[in-house]
Amino acid sequence: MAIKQILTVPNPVLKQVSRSVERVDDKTRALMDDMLETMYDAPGIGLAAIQIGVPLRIIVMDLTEAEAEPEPKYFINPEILDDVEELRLWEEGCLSVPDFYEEVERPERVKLRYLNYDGEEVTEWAKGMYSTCIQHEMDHLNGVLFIDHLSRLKRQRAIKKVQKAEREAETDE
Ligand code: GNR
Ligand code: NI
Repeated sequence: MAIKQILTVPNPVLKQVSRSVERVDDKTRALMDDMLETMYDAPGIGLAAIQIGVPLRIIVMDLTEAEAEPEPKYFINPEILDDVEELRLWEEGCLSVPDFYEEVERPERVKLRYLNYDGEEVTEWAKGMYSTCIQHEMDHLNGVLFIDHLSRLKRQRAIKKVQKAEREAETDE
């Protein structure tokens, strides 16, 4: 397993549309293991493959509390089959937009279909934080970031904040 570097805005790779996984094999699982280790190290509650520069439709997630037993979840080629009109407003963050947080409204429940770590098909409803997080991650697969749901002013402010922090980190070295 290995910790990979997480790409940050405005890296154009984050705008790529990821392609479907054709076969869930040991190579796919090795990538998911690296993604999970990278996510726990960050730390974050979800990670899409494109955030480490791999344009495949793969997501890892763990919504458990820091102290609790880890419960990693893996999503390959996820699809949203259905949703509800009821919306949930939640303050989101993103490892690709570090130290910037803003509220985003998304459907409170979504019906998912995906392949798990073993390549088995799963269909289930996600609600609450699970729903918010999987929609945030599935946006990444389509080259969309949570800041793309905000006004242009807020989005540009977020990108500038990340660039400034990275510039300052560089001169500190
Ligand atoms: O760690 C993360 N926290 C988070 C909080 C609210 C809504 C979504 C997220 S996902 C984010 C990790 C990340 O950037 N995944 O793409
Ligand atoms: Ni993100």
